[in-house]
Amino acid sequence: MLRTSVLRLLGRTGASRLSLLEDFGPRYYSSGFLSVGDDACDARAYFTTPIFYVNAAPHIGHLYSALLADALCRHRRLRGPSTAATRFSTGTDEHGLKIQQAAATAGLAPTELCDQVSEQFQQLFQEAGISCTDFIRTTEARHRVAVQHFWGVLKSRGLLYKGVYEGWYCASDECFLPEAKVTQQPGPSGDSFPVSLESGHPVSWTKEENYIFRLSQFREPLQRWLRGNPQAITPEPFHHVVLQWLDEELPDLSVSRRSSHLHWGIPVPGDDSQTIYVWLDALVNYLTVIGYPNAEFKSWWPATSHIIGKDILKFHAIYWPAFLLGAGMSPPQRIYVHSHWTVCGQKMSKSLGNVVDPRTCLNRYTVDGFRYFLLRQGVPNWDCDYYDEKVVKLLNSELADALGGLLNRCTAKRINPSETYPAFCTTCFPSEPGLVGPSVRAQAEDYALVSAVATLPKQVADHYDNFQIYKALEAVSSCVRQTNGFVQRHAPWKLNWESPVDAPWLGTVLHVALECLRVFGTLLQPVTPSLADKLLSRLGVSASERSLGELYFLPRFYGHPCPFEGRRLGPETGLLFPRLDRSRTWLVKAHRT
Ligand code: ME8
Repeated sequence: MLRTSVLRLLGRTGASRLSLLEDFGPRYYSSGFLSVGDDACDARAYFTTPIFYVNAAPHIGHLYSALLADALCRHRRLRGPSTAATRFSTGTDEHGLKIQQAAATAGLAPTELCDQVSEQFQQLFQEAGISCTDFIRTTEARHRVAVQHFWGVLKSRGLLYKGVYEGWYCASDECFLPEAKVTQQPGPSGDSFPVSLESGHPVSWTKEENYIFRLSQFREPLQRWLRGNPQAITPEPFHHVVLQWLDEELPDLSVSRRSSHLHWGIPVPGDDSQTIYVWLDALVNYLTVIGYPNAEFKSWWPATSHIIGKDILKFHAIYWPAFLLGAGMSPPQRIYVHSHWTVCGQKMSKSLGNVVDPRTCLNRYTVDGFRYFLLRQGVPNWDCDYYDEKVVKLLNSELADALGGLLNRCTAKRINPSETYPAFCTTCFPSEPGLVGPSVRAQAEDYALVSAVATLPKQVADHYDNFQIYKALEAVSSCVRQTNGFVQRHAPWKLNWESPVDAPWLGTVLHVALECLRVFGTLLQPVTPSLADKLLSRLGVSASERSLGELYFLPRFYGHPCPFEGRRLGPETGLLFPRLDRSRTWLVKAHRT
């Protein structure tokens, strides 16, 4: 009924009608509410970040990966009825030549370096509100058990053999490289040295007898897996790249190193002269966390979503699924890939001295502010450039002015003296658009706002499913702007509570704006948990009313009772988000040409 009347009201062209119908999806109007709490979310979900090398302190790129995983996991918890159904792991990757060499350079025992840097990652993630359920270190005893068991399974299935490996090895990237991926780089004194074409890191020639994994056998099974699961790797361009890699020859892979060369790692079971390749060691962390080799791991595998940077795609999308298939297990359900943060257009690196310290940023911009910035500006498909002015501008405009200003406008004592959620008047804002009458005050734009906010939770959920959290935040931000426009249009500060003509409409304007804010607060929880808590507490929304399943937007508009109507607002706790001072000395300034 409403769908036809909306069309009648707007009397638009065919094209506009179509998009309007899409906006007003039938599911929404059949129930009057849009709920994105769904049954599929009863199923278990296991999110992981990469485990990070401990050769250097964490930077904003590491934090970004953890935030993406955190937001995905928090969103899933909001959706599903049970928080027990999610698991979220992160951790540190502590073995291998890279760490062995970094410890030697620092004059530390490898365990000392690992303890120090792993602690820095744990502290950072705690400060940043990363809600992980597990933090794994590959030097833990439980991990050695899992890796050696996994090795034994591959061995028993005939997938490991001894052979001579001869070729280039890059210790920084911990990977083997074919001749075509190596180039000569001129050194400072005119000589040249070999480096990886992809990373620019130095490589060295190795010739050793190692254990080799029959990777070449898995080319077709991997192609079948990817072709049958077009969403396995998201965003799509990365899925495509992996299929292209698989068009080429897939050579067998050396999965151990001589212990005399690499002692800092897990020994090959039954052959102490060899140490297990650090990538095989590291990838198995995803199983260790869920209890492998005990049968309990089966309740979490393969309901797994790996969040990774594009630099480690090959390891996660080719080696790891091949190892898993070899061990008789399924590949992970989803691999979400993101691009990199650069700083003023340059790759972040210790040698360039442009590494951005995430803890300084969290202090400077607040935890919620910096979380919002990274997730709002980070676009998985492309590299994103960091500079401080960008953070200040975004946070001031979207969190301090738009969202904070909106909350202030609807809750300030001078406009809302009773400090309550006012009543919604169905005569002023009938659910049937286009009605005319002396008390009807709502205009076409107001119906457009209701439609936009009503469909927002579903839109946001779709963006999360597509790993486009930045788009989810863009959609919320656009609705915040629309709501500010609504308040501006009806200027409640010009209406009078004492007037029997104004009062019902004044209450309705505030009621609608508060309902919009309740939706925004609920949807922002995965990204800015404390700010969302502050907002929802100010609106008087209790902890049990904050899940997506409970999010019934503007129920009075659809003829249902509203539990918030007449409820006292929560206590005033100051500005939602304080404006940042532009005159501060910034960490990193944009290059101006
Ligand atoms: O590769 N921008 O560890 P790692 C965004 N231990 N994200 C970035 C980034 C940047 N500039 N730099 C790094 C390893 N990252 C292995 C992983 S997993 C079984 C083993 C993030 O310390 C991104 O997620 O080099 C990238 O994939 C990861 O850190 C690499 O971290």
